[in-house]
Amino acid sequence: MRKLYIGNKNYSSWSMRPWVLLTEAGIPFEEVMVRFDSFDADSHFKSVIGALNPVAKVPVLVDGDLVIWDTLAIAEYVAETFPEKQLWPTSAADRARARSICAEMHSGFSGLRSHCGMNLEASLPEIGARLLQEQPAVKSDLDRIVQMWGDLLAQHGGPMLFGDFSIADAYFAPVCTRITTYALPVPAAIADYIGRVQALRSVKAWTEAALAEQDFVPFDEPYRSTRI
Ligand SMILES: N[C@@H](CCC(=O)N[C@@H](CS)C(=O)NCC(=O)O)C(=O)O
Repeated sequence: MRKLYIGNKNYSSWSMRPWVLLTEAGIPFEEVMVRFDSFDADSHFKSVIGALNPVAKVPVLVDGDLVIWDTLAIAEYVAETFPEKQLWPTSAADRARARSICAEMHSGFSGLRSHCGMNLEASLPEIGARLLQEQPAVKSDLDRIVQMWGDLLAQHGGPMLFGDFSIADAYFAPVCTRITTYALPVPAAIADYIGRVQALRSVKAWTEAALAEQDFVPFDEPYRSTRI
């Protein structure tokens, strides 16, 4: 059975993407959660994940003796292994567009990523309002998300970015949860899309498990000193 190594579900946005993808597509896998004790070289996390892949980061997919790290590589491998699941959009043009926005997410959105870390159990509306005022990169990332999703939803008519669920929606699921956690203001059509993503059975299952963790990882908590 293929194994997906992930970090804490409350915090690990990169882990969430392939987990949501596999779960939503109904592809069986065994989950191995390795707690974020620390990212120091001598941490338990680094000893377990570093033994699997040279960058010592999650997610990691292990399929037999094949080890795949990095979310985009995992998504491509799963799409190639299960072509019948149509995990990328069916037209070549839409596949190229979907890959473009996933790559954009992969290498961009540093404002949202650095200031609005994923934290599913937290509710941080005041922080979100402050960040929007004080951090131009958060505002410009949010504007780009609204434009991107607005265009795709208008073009394809929803419910997901390219009509049916695809890798692109798995890729942006942690952005949906960040917009909710930080109460970032978005137009109604975007809020509706976020609601549909958060209602996906895979996203609900991930979120429920994240809330059940009841863990507190200080280095992933710039805005809270305790869980409650
Ligand atoms: N580009 C990588 C990013 C992976 C990543 O940054 N994962 C984080 C957890 S969400 C991690 O393992 N961090 C450990 C570290 O920074 O040492 C991917 O797509 O898989």
